Amino acid sequence: MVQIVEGVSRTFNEFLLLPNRTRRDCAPAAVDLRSPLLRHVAGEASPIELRTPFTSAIMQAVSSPELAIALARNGGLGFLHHNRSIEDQVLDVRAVKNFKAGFVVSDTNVRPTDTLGHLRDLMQRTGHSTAAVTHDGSHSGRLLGLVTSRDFHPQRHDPGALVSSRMVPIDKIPHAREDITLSQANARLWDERLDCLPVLDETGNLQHLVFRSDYTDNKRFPTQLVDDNKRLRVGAGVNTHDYRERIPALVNAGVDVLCFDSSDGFSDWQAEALTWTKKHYPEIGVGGGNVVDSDAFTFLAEAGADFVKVGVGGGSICITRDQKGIGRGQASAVLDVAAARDAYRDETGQYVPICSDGGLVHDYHMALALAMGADFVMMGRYFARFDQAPGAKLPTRDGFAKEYWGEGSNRARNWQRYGQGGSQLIFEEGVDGYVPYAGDLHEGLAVTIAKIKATMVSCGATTLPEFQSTARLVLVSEQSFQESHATVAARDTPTLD
Ligand code: RVP
Repeated sequence: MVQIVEGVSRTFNEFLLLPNRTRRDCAPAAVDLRSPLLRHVAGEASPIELRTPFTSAIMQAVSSPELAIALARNGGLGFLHHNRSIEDQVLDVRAVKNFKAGFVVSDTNVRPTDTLGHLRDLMQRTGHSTAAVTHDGSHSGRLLGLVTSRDFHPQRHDPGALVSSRMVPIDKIPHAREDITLSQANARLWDERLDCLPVLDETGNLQHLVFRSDYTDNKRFPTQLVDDNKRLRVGAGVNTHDYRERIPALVNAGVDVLCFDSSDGFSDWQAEALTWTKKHYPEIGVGGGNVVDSDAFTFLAEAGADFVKVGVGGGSICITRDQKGIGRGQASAVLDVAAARDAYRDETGQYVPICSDGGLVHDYHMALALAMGADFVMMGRYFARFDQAPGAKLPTRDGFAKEYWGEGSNRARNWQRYGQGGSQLIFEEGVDGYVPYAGDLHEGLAVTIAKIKATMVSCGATTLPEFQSTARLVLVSEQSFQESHATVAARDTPTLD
């Protein structure tokens, strides 16, 4: 006889937080968003603590190295996706681990034999006006020269002419060796009145560019998430098919955290893969998921998961519920799994953090997820809107949009995540679409963080554990949900949600 689980499947939109008393010392500046990322002894510190409780979705359209760098600089963690070759994922891990503030990996690169028309198109795409000319057109080839907006104007110069006709050759460009520090590079930029200083290895291959404008950048990020060697931290998604080969390569490249990525993680395959990983790499944190109830949480925690991801079918691009009829409202799932996490802690003395993954549309949904017990959140749609996400930025009737597609869509065809039997995707579980463009991640996330801190202040909490233990939630009726929105027509301002 089928079992009907008690309780309605509820979403974040159905809840509001009641304000608690705000003490005098409870102000946004006092709010600390630190949160544990990995399993630890209850009452002790987690081996890795997020400085802000945000992680990026394990998706092609979301977690590029650029996005992972920007997120780690803001205290969160990017998870590089695994729906590609091991070598490509390893390169992305290296790109994040090798990031040095102020030292930029050149993204506008050409060969001397490319045309100026090609260079013009590339500059338009990247939005940058300094191009490196390397022997093979790559970001790490032998540097032959530079072309900047001072050397070349699309209207003035023949688009059919070669890059070599306008480039300033390397023997006329001041450059530096790899061991230069940022303050030494900055001194040279000012003393020699340079805009850009290329940094080369001993064989003349390009490593980085240092721009005058980037020097003060580092000071902007007091909550960077870094390892013991001050390198940014990065996570990587893995799957239950090729983990025996993929994980050693990722660990060798310096990855900080792994996460088994599956639309339904309540499976023997995932338990086996977690156990294997903990046996061979006990020092590396590894998460599991996704799950929506307490049994599945306990199953993965017992298999060795260092954190568990919650959410099936709630993602903005997800059609799993339509296609397979499985899933659970994200609020109910988080509440249930949080209770299981606390029960597991009381029983074993081990705290296994949980992550609310998917379905966070408004900033206040993040506050609700945290109040309901999530230690941190994972987001796709939210991050896909920013400049740093890999999707193309396209003009629309109302402004700009960014491409965003699900891992279960025909575009991604991530059969490793959507195990439908065999090594192919038989039916789609995700859509391929657009999200409103939201500009720079640093600016957008700063606003989100300000809102979450303001919510916590209204609820009288300055830390996430305090927020979780004192928050009071109410269910909203349809009428009161409508009352939540302005009933006066707003002036014409862009909406980003
Ligand atoms: P959202 O933030 O609502 O865009 O959801 C992102 C999450 O959706 C991912 O972290 C993943 O769990 C899930 N996802 C990714 N692809 C798909 C799909 O194609 N159905 N779903």
